[in-house]
Amino acid sequence: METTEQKKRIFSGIQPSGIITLGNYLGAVKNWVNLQDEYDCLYCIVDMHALTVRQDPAKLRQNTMSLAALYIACGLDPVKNIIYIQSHVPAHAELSWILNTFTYMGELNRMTQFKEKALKHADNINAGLFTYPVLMAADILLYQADLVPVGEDQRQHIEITRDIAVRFNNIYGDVFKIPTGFIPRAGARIMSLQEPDKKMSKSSEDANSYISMLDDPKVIVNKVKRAVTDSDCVVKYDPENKPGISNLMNIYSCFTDKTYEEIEKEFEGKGYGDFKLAVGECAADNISAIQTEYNKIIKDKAYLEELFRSGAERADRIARKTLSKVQKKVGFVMKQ
Ligand code: ATP
Ligand code: LTN
Repeated sequence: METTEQKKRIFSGIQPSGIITLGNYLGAVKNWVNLQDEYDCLYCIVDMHALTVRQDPAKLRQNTMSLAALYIACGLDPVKNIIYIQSHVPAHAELSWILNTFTYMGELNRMTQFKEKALKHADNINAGLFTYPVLMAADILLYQADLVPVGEDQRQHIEITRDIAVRFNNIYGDVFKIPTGFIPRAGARIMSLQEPDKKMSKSSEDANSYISMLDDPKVIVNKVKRAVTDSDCVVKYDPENKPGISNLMNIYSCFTDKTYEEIEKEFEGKGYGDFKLAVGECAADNISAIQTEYNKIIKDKAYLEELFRSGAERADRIARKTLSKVQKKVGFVMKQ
Protein backbone atom coordinates (compact mmCIF):
# COMPACT_ATOMS: atom_id res chain seq x y z
CA MET A 1 0.00 0.00 0.00
CA GLU A 2 1.22 3.44 -0.83
CA THR A 3 1.93 5.66 2.17
CA THR A 4 0.04 8.91 2.08
CA GLU A 5 1.73 10.33 5.15
CA GLN A 6 2.81 13.89 4.41
CA LYS A 7 6.11 15.10 5.79
CA LYS A 8 5.84 18.09 8.10
CA ARG A 9 7.02 21.35 6.59
CA ILE A 10 9.89 23.49 7.86
CA PHE A 11 10.67 27.10 6.97
CA SER A 12 13.62 29.20 8.06
CA GLY A 13 15.84 31.97 6.79
CA ILE A 14 18.94 34.05 7.37
CA GLN A 15 19.63 37.65 6.35
CA PRO A 16 22.51 38.23 3.93
CA SER A 17 23.56 41.17 6.12
CA GLY A 18 27.12 39.89 6.37
CA ILE A 19 28.97 36.58 6.27
CA ILE A 20 27.33 34.12 8.64
CA THR A 21 29.04 33.52 11.96
CA LEU A 22 29.64 30.50 14.10
CA GLY A 23 26.50 31.63 15.99
CA ASN A 24 24.34 31.36 12.86
CA TYR A 25 25.91 28.01 12.07
CA LEU A 26 25.50 26.40 15.48
CA GLY A 27 22.19 28.11 16.24
CA ALA A 28 20.61 27.53 12.85
CA VAL A 29 22.24 25.93 9.79
CA LYS A 30 23.86 22.94 11.54
CA ASN A 31 20.44 21.96 12.91
CA TRP A 32 18.77 22.42 9.53
CA VAL A 33 21.12 19.83 8.06
CA ASN A 34 19.83 17.27 10.57
CA LEU A 35 16.23 17.98 9.60
CA GLN A 36 16.44 17.68 5.84
CA ASP A 37 15.58 13.98 5.54
CA GLU A 38 12.68 13.92 7.92
CA TYR A 39 10.96 17.14 6.83
CA ASP A 40 9.92 19.02 3.76
CA CYS A 41 12.16 22.11 4.13
CA LEU A 42 12.43 25.60 2.68
CA TYR A 43 15.54 27.63 3.49
CA CYS A 44 15.32 31.21 2.39
CA ILE A 45 17.90 33.97 1.99
CA VAL A 46 15.94 36.89 3.37
CA ASP A 47 17.42 39.81 1.43
CA MET A 48 14.32 41.98 1.93
CA HIS A 49 14.80 41.74 5.69
CA ALA A 50 18.45 42.74 5.29
CA LEU A 51 17.36 46.06 3.75
CA THR A 52 15.99 47.19 7.13
CA VAL A 53 19.57 48.16 7.92
CA ARG A 54 21.37 50.19 5.24
CA GLN A 55 23.36 47.87 2.92
CA ASP A 56 26.00 48.52 0.32
CA PRO A 57 24.38 47.14 -2.90
CA ALA A 58 27.48 45.34 -4.20
CA LYS A 59 28.13 43.78 -0.79
CA LEU A 60 24.50 42.70 -0.41
CA ARG A 61 24.68 40.91 -3.76
CA GLN A 62 27.97 39.27 -2.79
CA ASN A 63 26.71 38.25 0.65
CA THR A 64 23.60 36.74 -0.92
CA MET A 65 25.71 34.55 -3.24
CA SER A 66 28.01 33.63 -0.34
CA LEU A 67 25.12 32.69 1.90
CA ALA A 68 23.70 30.34 -0.73
CA ALA A 69 27.12 28.74 -1.23
CA LEU A 70 27.53 28.40 2.53
CA TYR A 71 24.10 26.80 2.94
CA ILE A 72 25.20 24.09 0.54
CA ALA A 73 28.76 23.85 1.88
CA CYS A 74 27.35 23.30 5.38
CA GLY A 75 25.47 20.29 4.05
CA LEU A 76 22.07 21.50 2.88
CA ASP A 77 21.03 19.56 -0.19
CA PRO A 78 19.46 21.93 -2.79
CA VAL A 79 17.38 19.12 -4.29
CA LYS A 80 15.93 17.79 -1.05
CA ASN A 81 15.35 21.35 0.26
CA ILE A 82 14.02 24.41 -1.47
CA ILE A 83 16.78 27.03 -1.26
CA TYR A 84 15.86 30.43 -2.68
CA ILE A 85 16.05 34.22 -2.41
CA GLN A 86 13.13 36.00 -0.72
CA SER A 87 12.94 38.84 -3.25
CA HIS A 88 12.54 36.30 -6.08
CA VAL A 89 9.11 35.32 -4.77
CA PRO A 90 6.85 38.40 -4.82
CA ALA A 91 4.20 36.71 -2.67
CA HIS A 92 6.29 37.54 0.42
CA ALA A 93 5.83 41.28 -0.09
CA GLU A 94 2.20 40.89 -1.12
CA LEU A 95 1.17 38.85 1.91
CA SER A 96 3.25 41.05 4.17
CA TRP A 97 1.18 44.07 3.14
CA ILE A 98 -2.08 42.33 3.96
CA LEU A 99 -0.75 41.06 7.30
CA ASN A 100 0.35 44.60 8.20
CA THR A 101 -3.32 45.42 8.47
CA PHE A 102 -3.78 42.59 10.98
CA THR A 103 -0.89 43.62 13.22
CA TYR A 104 -1.06 46.24 15.95
CA MET A 105 1.47 49.00 16.58
CA GLY A 106 1.42 48.03 20.26
CA GLU A 107 2.52 44.48 19.45
CA LEU A 108 5.37 45.63 17.24
CA ASN A 109 6.43 48.15 19.87
CA ARG A 110 7.16 45.33 22.28
CA MET A 111 9.68 43.57 20.02
CA THR A 112 13.10 43.51 21.66
CA GLN A 113 14.93 43.13 18.34
CA PHE A 114 13.31 46.36 17.14
CA LYS A 115 14.31 48.17 20.33
CA GLU A 116 17.89 46.92 20.09
CA LYS A 117 18.26 47.72 16.40
CA ALA A 118 16.63 51.15 16.83
CA LEU A 119 19.22 51.97 19.49
CA LYS A 120 22.05 50.68 17.31
CA HIS A 121 20.85 52.48 14.16
CA ALA A 122 19.39 55.63 15.70
CA ASP A 123 19.94 57.53 12.43
CA ASN A 124 17.80 55.09 10.42
CA ILE A 125 14.78 53.91 12.39
CA ASN A 126 12.80 53.14 9.25
CA ALA A 127 9.29 51.72 9.02
CA GLY A 128 10.69 48.45 7.64
CA LEU A 129 12.67 47.90 10.83
CA PHE A 130 9.41 48.30 12.73
CA THR A 131 7.35 45.98 10.53
CA TYR A 132 10.17 43.43 10.13
CA PRO A 133 8.23 40.77 12.13
CA VAL A 134 5.24 41.08 9.78
CA LEU A 135 7.39 40.20 6.77
CA MET A 136 8.77 37.30 8.77
CA ALA A 137 5.22 36.17 9.57
CA ALA A 138 4.42 36.32 5.84
CA ASP A 139 7.51 34.20 5.06
CA ILE A 140 6.41 31.47 7.42
CA LEU A 141 2.63 31.54 6.87
CA LEU A 142 2.86 31.50 3.05
CA TYR A 143 4.28 27.98 3.19
CA GLN A 144 1.93 26.66 5.90
CA ALA A 145 5.05 25.72 7.86
CA ASP A 146 4.65 23.41 10.85
CA LEU A 147 8.04 24.15 12.38
CA VAL A 148 10.44 27.09 12.32
CA PRO A 149 13.97 26.25 13.46
CA VAL A 150 15.66 29.41 14.76
CA GLY A 151 17.96 30.58 17.55
CA GLU A 152 16.64 31.80 20.89
CA ASP A 153 16.65 35.48 19.77
CA GLN A 154 13.77 34.80 17.34
CA ARG A 155 11.33 33.37 19.90
CA GLN A 156 9.35 36.62 20.14
CA HIS A 157 9.00 36.84 16.34
CA ILE A 158 7.56 33.32 16.22
CA GLU A 159 5.07 34.27 18.91
CA ILE A 160 3.83 37.32 16.98
CA THR A 161 3.58 35.18 13.82
CA ARG A 162 1.30 32.79 15.68
CA ASP A 163 -0.78 35.67 17.07
CA ILE A 164 -1.26 37.18 13.60
CA ALA A 165 -2.20 33.78 12.13
CA VAL A 166 -4.71 33.02 14.88
CA ARG A 167 -6.24 36.49 14.52
CA PHE A 168 -6.63 36.06 10.76
CA ASN A 169 -8.05 32.54 11.12
CA ASN A 170 -10.56 33.72 13.73
CA ILE A 171 -12.02 36.10 11.18
CA TYR A 172 -11.73 34.09 7.94
CA GLY A 173 -11.60 30.42 8.94
CA ASP A 174 -8.63 28.05 8.79
CA VAL A 175 -6.40 29.78 6.27
CA PHE A 176 -3.02 29.50 8.01
CA LYS A 177 -1.32 26.63 9.75
CA ILE A 178 -0.20 27.82 13.20
CA PRO A 179 3.59 27.30 13.23
CA THR A 180 5.74 26.25 16.17
CA GLY A 181 9.25 27.49 16.92
CA PHE A 182 11.92 24.85 17.02
CA ILE A 183 14.72 26.15 19.19
CA PRO A 184 17.69 23.86 19.87
CA ARG A 185 18.94 23.43 23.43
CA ALA A 186 22.62 23.46 22.55
CA GLY A 187 23.96 26.28 20.40
CA ALA A 188 20.77 28.32 20.56
CA ARG A 189 22.63 31.32 21.81
CA ILE A 190 26.32 31.65 21.02
CA MET A 191 27.70 34.76 22.68
CA SER A 192 30.14 37.42 21.54
CA LEU A 193 33.78 36.47 22.20
CA GLN A 194 34.48 39.99 23.46
CA GLU A 195 31.29 40.75 25.39
CA PRO A 196 29.93 37.36 26.46
CA ASP A 197 26.70 38.89 27.75
CA LYS A 198 25.72 39.83 24.15
CA LYS A 199 24.90 37.43 21.31
CA MET A 200 27.45 36.82 18.57
CA SER A 201 26.23 38.81 15.58
CA LYS A 202 27.42 38.96 11.96
CA SER A 203 26.81 42.70 11.75
CA SER A 204 28.93 43.59 14.79
CA GLU A 205 31.62 46.21 14.23
CA ASP A 206 34.24 44.36 16.25
CA ALA A 207 35.54 41.50 14.09
CA ASN A 208 37.13 39.91 17.19
CA SER A 209 33.69 39.45 18.71
CA TYR A 210 32.61 36.86 16.16
CA ILE A 211 33.97 33.94 14.18
CA SER A 212 33.01 34.27 10.54
CA MET A 213 32.44 31.04 8.63
CA LEU A 214 34.95 32.42 6.10
CA ASP A 215 37.67 33.37 8.59
CA ASP A 216 41.05 31.82 7.98
CA PRO A 217 41.53 28.84 10.34
CA LYS A 218 44.55 30.57 11.94
CA VAL A 219 42.41 33.65 12.60
CA ILE A 220 39.77 31.45 14.23
CA VAL A 221 42.30 29.94 16.64
CA ASN A 222 43.56 33.43 17.48
CA LYS A 223 40.11 34.87 18.04
CA VAL A 224 39.32 32.10 20.50
CA LYS A 225 42.68 32.65 22.23
CA ARG A 226 41.76 36.31 22.67
CA ALA A 227 38.21 35.61 23.87
CA VAL A 228 37.30 37.41 27.10
CA THR A 229 37.15 35.02 30.08
CA ASP A 230 37.59 35.37 33.86
CA SER A 231 40.56 35.07 36.15
CA ASP A 232 39.85 31.99 38.20
CA CYS A 233 41.25 29.44 35.75
CA VAL A 234 38.72 26.63 36.27
CA VAL A 235 36.89 25.22 33.26
CA LYS A 236 33.39 25.04 34.73
CA TYR A 237 29.97 25.65 33.20
CA ASP A 238 28.46 28.62 35.03
CA PRO A 239 26.87 31.07 32.55
CA GLU A 240 26.07 33.63 35.21
CA ASN A 241 29.49 33.95 36.82
CA LYS A 242 31.67 32.63 34.02
CA PRO A 243 29.89 33.68 30.79
CA GLY A 244 33.05 33.66 28.62
CA ILE A 245 34.16 30.14 29.59
CA SER A 246 30.58 28.84 29.46
CA ASN A 247 30.21 30.18 25.93
CA LEU A 248 33.40 28.42 24.81
CA MET A 249 32.17 25.22 26.49
CA ASN A 250 28.91 25.54 24.56
CA ILE A 251 30.82 25.88 21.28
CA TYR A 252 33.10 22.93 22.13
CA SER A 253 30.11 20.83 23.13
CA CYS A 254 28.28 21.55 19.86
CA PHE A 255 31.25 20.34 17.81
CA THR A 256 32.25 17.34 19.94
CA ASP A 257 28.86 16.26 21.36
CA LYS A 258 30.56 16.14 24.77
CA THR A 259 28.51 17.09 27.82
CA TYR A 260 29.59 19.95 30.10
CA GLU A 261 30.60 17.42 32.77
CA GLU A 262 32.79 15.58 30.29
CA ILE A 263 34.43 18.84 29.25
CA GLU A 264 35.01 19.86 32.86
CA LYS A 265 36.72 16.49 33.49
CA GLU A 266 38.79 16.75 30.31
CA PHE A 267 40.26 20.09 31.39
CA GLU A 268 40.50 19.48 35.13
CA GLY A 269 43.79 20.85 36.43
CA LYS A 270 44.60 22.43 33.04
CA GLY A 271 44.69 26.16 32.36
CA TYR A 272 42.53 28.28 30.07
CA GLY A 273 45.34 28.24 27.49
CA ASP A 274 44.90 24.50 26.83
CA PHE A 275 41.14 24.77 26.81
CA LYS A 276 41.05 27.73 24.42
CA LEU A 277 43.46 26.00 22.07
CA ALA A 278 41.26 22.90 21.99
CA VAL A 279 38.12 24.96 21.28
CA GLY A 280 39.88 27.08 18.66
CA GLU A 281 41.36 24.09 16.82
CA CYS A 282 38.15 22.16 16.86
CA ALA A 283 36.19 25.13 15.47
CA ALA A 284 38.93 25.81 12.87
CA ASP A 285 38.98 22.16 11.70
CA ASN A 286 35.21 21.98 11.27
CA ILE A 287 34.94 25.37 9.59
CA SER A 288 37.90 24.71 7.33
CA ALA A 289 36.19 21.56 5.93
CA ILE A 290 33.12 23.69 5.15
CA GLN A 291 35.33 26.31 3.46
CA THR A 292 36.82 23.69 1.13
CA GLU A 293 33.33 22.97 -0.18
CA TYR A 294 32.40 26.66 -0.22
CA ASN A 295 35.39 27.56 -2.39
CA LYS A 296 34.25 25.12 -5.06
CA ILE A 297 30.63 26.29 -5.07
CA ILE A 298 31.17 30.05 -5.00
CA LYS A 299 33.24 29.86 -8.20
CA ASP A 300 30.34 28.33 -10.11
CA LYS A 301 28.07 31.28 -10.74
CA ALA A 302 25.98 29.44 -13.35
CA TYR A 303 25.25 26.67 -10.85
CA LEU A 304 24.13 29.18 -8.21
CA GLU A 305 21.97 31.08 -10.70
CA GLU A 306 20.23 27.89 -11.79
CA LEU A 307 19.72 26.99 -8.14
CA PHE A 308 18.09 30.38 -7.49
CA ARG A 309 15.85 29.99 -10.53
CA SER A 310 14.60 26.54 -9.66
CA GLY A 311 14.36 27.32 -5.94
CA ALA A 312 12.21 30.38 -6.59
CA GLU A 313 10.01 28.46 -9.00
CA ARG A 314 9.36 25.70 -6.49
CA ALA A 315 8.73 28.18 -3.66
CA ASP A 316 6.51 30.40 -5.78
CA ARG A 317 4.18 27.52 -6.61
CA ILE A 318 3.48 26.87 -2.92
CA ALA A 319 3.34 30.53 -1.93
CA ARG A 320 0.85 31.48 -4.67
CA LYS A 321 -1.70 28.99 -3.35
CA THR A 322 -1.78 30.55 0.11
CA LEU A 323 -1.69 34.09 -1.25
CA SER A 324 -4.69 33.47 -3.56
CA LYS A 325 -6.66 32.02 -0.69
CA VAL A 326 -5.90 35.07 1.46
CA GLN A 327 -6.75 37.50 -1.34
CA LYS A 328 -10.11 35.82 -1.85
CA LYS A 329 -10.86 35.79 1.86
CA VAL A 330 -10.19 39.50 2.36
CA GLY A 331 -12.40 40.40 -0.62
CA PHE A 332 -10.05 41.26 -3.47
CA VAL A 333 -11.43 40.79 -6.99
CA MET A 334 -9.28 37.99 -8.39
CA LYS A 335 -7.33 38.63 -11.59
CA GLN A 336 -8.59 36.25 -14.30
P1 ATP B 1 22.38 40.57 12.23
O1 ATP B 1 23.58 40.69 13.10
O2 ATP B 1 22.61 41.00 10.84
O3 ATP B 1 21.12 41.13 12.82
P2 ATP B 1 22.35 37.82 13.02
O4 ATP B 1 23.77 37.40 12.97
O5 ATP B 1 21.74 38.04 14.35
O6 ATP B 1 22.09 39.05 12.08
P3 ATP B 1 20.16 36.57 11.59
O7 ATP B 1 20.22 36.59 10.14
O8 ATP B 1 19.28 37.57 12.24
O9 ATP B 1 21.60 36.67 12.22
O10 ATP B 1 19.79 35.12 12.12
C1 ATP B 1 19.84 33.93 11.40
C2 ATP B 1 19.64 32.73 12.29
O11 ATP B 1 20.75 32.56 13.15
C3 ATP B 1 18.43 32.83 13.22
O12 ATP B 1 17.84 31.56 13.34
C4 ATP B 1 19.01 33.25 14.52
O13 ATP B 1 18.22 32.87 15.61
C5 ATP B 1 20.34 32.51 14.50
N1 ATP B 1 21.35 33.20 15.30
C6 ATP B 1 21.82 34.44 15.09
N2 ATP B 1 22.78 34.75 15.98
C7 ATP B 1 22.90 33.65 16.77
C8 ATP B 1 23.73 33.33 17.91
N3 ATP B 1 24.59 34.20 18.38
N4 ATP B 1 23.61 32.12 18.48
C9 ATP B 1 22.72 31.23 18.01
N5 ATP B 1 21.90 31.46 16.95
C10 ATP B 1 21.99 32.65 16.35
N1 LTN C 1 14.34 37.28 11.49
C1 LTN C 1 15.13 36.11 11.27
C2 LTN C 1 15.36 35.83 9.82
C3 LTN C 1 14.10 35.40 9.22
C4 LTN C 1 13.43 34.17 9.45
C5 LTN C 1 12.25 34.25 8.66
C6 LTN C 1 13.69 33.08 10.25
C7 LTN C 1 13.34 36.11 8.34
N2 LTN C 1 12.25 35.42 8.00
C8 LTN C 1 11.31 33.21 8.68
C9 LTN C 1 12.75 32.04 10.25
C10 LTN C 1 11.59 32.11 9.49
C11 LTN C 1 16.41 36.25 11.99
O1 LTN C 1 17.00 35.27 12.22
N3 LTN C 1 16.82 37.40 12.33
